[in-house]
Parts: sequence; C-alpha cells; structure tokens
Amino acid sequence: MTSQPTPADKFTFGLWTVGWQARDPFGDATRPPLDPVESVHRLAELGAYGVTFHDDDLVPFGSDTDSRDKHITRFRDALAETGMAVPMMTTNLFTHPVFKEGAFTANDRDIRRYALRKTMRNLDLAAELGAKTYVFWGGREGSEVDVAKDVRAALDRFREGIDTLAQYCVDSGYEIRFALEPKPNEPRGDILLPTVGHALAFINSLEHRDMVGLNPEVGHEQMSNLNFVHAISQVLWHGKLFHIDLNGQHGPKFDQDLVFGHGDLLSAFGLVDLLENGGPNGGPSYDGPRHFDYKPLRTEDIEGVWVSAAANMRTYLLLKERAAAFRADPDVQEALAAARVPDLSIPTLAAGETYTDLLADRTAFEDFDAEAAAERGHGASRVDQLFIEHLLCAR
Ligand SMILES: [Mn+2]
Repeated sequence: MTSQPTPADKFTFGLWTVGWQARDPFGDATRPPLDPVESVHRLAELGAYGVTFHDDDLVPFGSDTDSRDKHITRFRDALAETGMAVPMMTTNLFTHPVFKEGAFTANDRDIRRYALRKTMRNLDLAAELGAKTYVFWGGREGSEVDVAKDVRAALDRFREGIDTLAQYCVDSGYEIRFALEPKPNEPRGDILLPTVGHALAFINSLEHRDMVGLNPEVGHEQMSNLNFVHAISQVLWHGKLFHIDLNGQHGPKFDQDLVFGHGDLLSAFGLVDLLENGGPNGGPSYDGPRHFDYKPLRTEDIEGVWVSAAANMRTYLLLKERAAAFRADPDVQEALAAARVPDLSIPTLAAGETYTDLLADRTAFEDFDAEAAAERGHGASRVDQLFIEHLLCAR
C-alpha cells in the first residue's frame, strides 16, 4: 500500500480547515480554538507537506504590531521545527462586518481602499514566508439585490484591484502568482466570478493576465451542478491551474466542504486520474500542492479532526493507486482504443491540409456514409465499467 502520506506527496491544509470550530448559521462552536502552532505539528506528524492561511487565521483581526510579530515568530518557529512549507496564502476579506457589502467591489470606496491595504500587508508576509501562490476568494464580492450592485462597475473595480496588487508584487520583486477561486453563492446570494468559466474570461481582461490563474474548488463547481473534471481539464488547457482546493460535495446544495472523496467519489477518482495521469506521456498534469479546503464534520471532537485530516490524504493516495492500476490494465488500453479515445488527439485536418483540400476530398462528404458511421457504437459503457471495477478493487 502506498497510502501513507509523505511530504513528497505535497499535501497541504488551510489552518482554517482543521481549526474550524464548527460554528454554523444555526449553532455555536462545538470545538475549542486550535493553536496554529499545534496544527502545524499535528499535520506534519500526519505526513503533510505544508499549511496555508488567511492573515486573520494566524493573527487575530485588529492585533497591534507587537502581538502580530509574536504570532508570526511562534508560527515561523513551528515551521522551522517541522520542515513544513507555506506554499499559498490568502486574505480574509469576508469575516469582519466591514466587508459585509464587499471588499474590492464594495460600493463604499473607503472599504475598497482598506481591502487593498489589508491584502498588501499580507502579500509582504507571503513573500517573507516564501509563498508562491496568493489566492483570491471573493466571498463577499456579490449581492442579494440585483439593482443594488452595478455588476459591470463591480467587475471594473475587481479588475482594478487585482491589477493594482499584481503591479505591487511586480514592483516589489515578489515571485508570487495569483489564483482566483470561483464560487457561485454563499455567503452572498450571488457571488461575482461564480464558476471557473467566468473567472477564465475575467483573467483575459487583466493587465497582468500572465501572473493570474485559478484555484478551483471541487465543491464550488459541484454546487452549480457542473462537472469538476471537465472544469479542471479546461483550466489545464488554458495553462491556468495554479492551485487546487480538494474537498467533497453531494451535488447542488449548501457548501459542504466534506473530506476529499466523501462526496462524489466517482468524480474524485476521475480528478485524481486527471491530475496524476493526465499529463504528457501519462505523467502528472499538475505538480503543485494537493491542497485540502474542507471542514471536519461539526459532529466531531478534536480527535475526529485529525482522523478527518488523515482521511483526505489517504483517500487521495488510494485513488491515485487505483488510477495507476486502471491505466496499467491492458484491457483498459484496449477498451480506450476501441472507444477511439486516443483518436481525438489526431488533428482533423492533415498536416498542411487546407479547407480547399477538405472541399476537394470526396471521402469527407460526397462519398461519406453517414448512416454507416451513425451505426458504430462507441464503447463508453465498457470504459466506464472498467473504471468503476478498478475503483472497487474488482480488478
Ligand atoms: Mn477554498
């Protein structure tokens, strides 16, 4: 079994995940606060590679400079003692009531300026700690009332904010890339950049579009009933998979943030196969951190938190093992060939062929037997069953 995680697997966790006290809209916290220093140690013991955090996860909102420095020093010591990395950081622009109407896209200009300054301060810390990716999840960038938010003006301000912060990183010599994290709703009734597709289109409007990519999250796309494996495929196709948030979700409903694989398991299997075997020559298609953005169930005590943290990594590794077995199975290779899956990589026009040549090719149209081609089966069911049998260890 290869299901014992090591730092080489690049598993990372947000401090806010294991540290979630399980306060929800209907109930109080069910767990005590967790010291970030303890989280670093426990996650390192479990085999994680690193941790990620929002500014306020480490330094409580409103702390003075002295106490901020103390929090950061203790945290840095824990990183040094454990060898844990901080590959990604982000800003909390959603918890404090000041952000209730938005941050970079708040109607109130003073709040937009404050949000930029809060982010710049944390970008300085990200550079100090060696984080290479900075995530932007605009949880409060949206509205409940359509006419109370000029969406086109909000997108102008979003672009202005990201471009300003990107310029700040360039001028400061920070080797940091930005990753936008789409989500359709929750906490706002409707959030700007609700899906991977919206965010990809937005990136094309940015001045610093080369340094901005995506941090797609499993549950966020599935909340919109979208196919996450397709979403990641398109993000890879655009060269924009800068980071990924792994978790579990049972279809369109509130954001469940379940353990990875504990929602749509078949989609999780397809995702791991894509990430691990979907690259050139069958290797990985993505080499960044495998980042878990989940919430331990509200029913769990602190021991249950660590059980669930380990479950994310073990589930990923088990799926990786099963995906390798699927790809190595000669029956699978044969079934994929019979389904003409590899044929799709052959360009539709031959090298040097033009549409004029295509027009002259009678076999492509005049002599093409559409009825005969329509009769051919495509063998997708056989591929699907082989995939499921490998998932179930039946082969
Ligand atoms: Mn996330």
